[in-house]
Amino acid sequence: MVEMLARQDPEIAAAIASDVRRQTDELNLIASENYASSAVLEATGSVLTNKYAEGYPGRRYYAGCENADAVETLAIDRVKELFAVEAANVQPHSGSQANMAAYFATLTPGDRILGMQLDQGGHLTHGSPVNFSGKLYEFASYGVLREEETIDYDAVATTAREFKPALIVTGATAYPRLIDFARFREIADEVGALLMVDMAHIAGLIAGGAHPSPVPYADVITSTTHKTLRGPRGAMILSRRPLARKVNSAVFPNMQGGPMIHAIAAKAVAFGEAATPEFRSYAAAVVSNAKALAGALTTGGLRIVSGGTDNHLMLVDVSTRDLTGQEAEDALRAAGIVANKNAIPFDPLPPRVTSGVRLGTPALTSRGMGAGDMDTVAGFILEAIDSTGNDSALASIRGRVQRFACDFHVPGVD
Ligand code: DSN
Repeated sequence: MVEMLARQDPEIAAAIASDVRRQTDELNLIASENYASSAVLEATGSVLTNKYAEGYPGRRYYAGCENADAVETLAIDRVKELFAVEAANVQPHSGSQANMAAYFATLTPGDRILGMQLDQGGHLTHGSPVNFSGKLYEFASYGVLREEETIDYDAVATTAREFKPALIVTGATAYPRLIDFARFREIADEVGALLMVDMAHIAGLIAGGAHPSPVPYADVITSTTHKTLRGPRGAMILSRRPLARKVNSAVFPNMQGGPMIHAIAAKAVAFGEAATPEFRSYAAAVVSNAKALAGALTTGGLRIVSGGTDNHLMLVDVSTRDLTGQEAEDALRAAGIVANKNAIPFDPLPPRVTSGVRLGTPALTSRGMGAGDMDTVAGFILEAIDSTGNDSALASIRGRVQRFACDFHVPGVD
């Protein structure tokens, strides 16, 4: 297959080969990325990409959908069992589309939503004015406590009482602590709101028993499938049975056309993998690695937002080293460590600069690294941050990073 691509389109083949080397040589600490297994990649690259299958299993608008039906039914059944939910839609192409469909299923444009502030850990689709969510719905937001840097649940309750949202959204892209879903349910019940949980970042931890599940509390749950869950790029919506018809029609025909059956096949494979004892160990290791990395960075003198982590990620405040998030991201990259700048709570700097870096352990853990290796990774990070602006020092770290990284196999790469 790869040989065929190299012959027919050497430019694209070269870019793919170059990314295989990049993914192998560098340490990936982007908290939302991971490595899919060979089986997931094989399903993603299968002939199922050729098939149109608008509709749902047994109710398609095209002939020849018997295999698409089998694949989508398996994906739905597996994800329902994995998360112990009543209903699932596995067709959303992305997390943003899953969130859009969840809003369409539960609200009318103009309705009120209470979501987490983007610069305190939320997501664009949780009400940013530059996103469809902030344009179609009226949003109020909640954030974290200034001292503790953990969700201010009392403020969530007060704002909910005043604002009277139809829906409360929780879930985050840059929040390192456990989320108290029971408390959110209590607040939603008090004000008569529905509760939506966007569990994209932590879905794999929940599947593997390393984070409490939102399922007993949420009316609707959205998630991507490619982060801690280690599936293909894509998304899904889980719900209680009474909401299932609305969710299905919000996805198709309201928002999407033909589902990507090849991606749904790969989602089914990933759901199968996530149900194994090996995946439970993986999820536990992601969290223990994050704790080990945060501990080693703290020992090295860096300030970790909220003092540590309970999940797969941490936010490092690099302002204490007189650096911006952008400068730290650039120094890390020059040293062969991939991470992203990220706002920290109450960040005085704009989103393209920031005072922080977000670090996550899902990808390194997929390569088989353990808590002991996190000391080595922390050493590289500390050295790179302290070498900002010193190109030769960063190049020397890069060489050592590459030699270290190459000892760990990248899943999906021969
Ligand atoms: N882009 C994702 C992240 O990095 O967290 C969120 O959608």
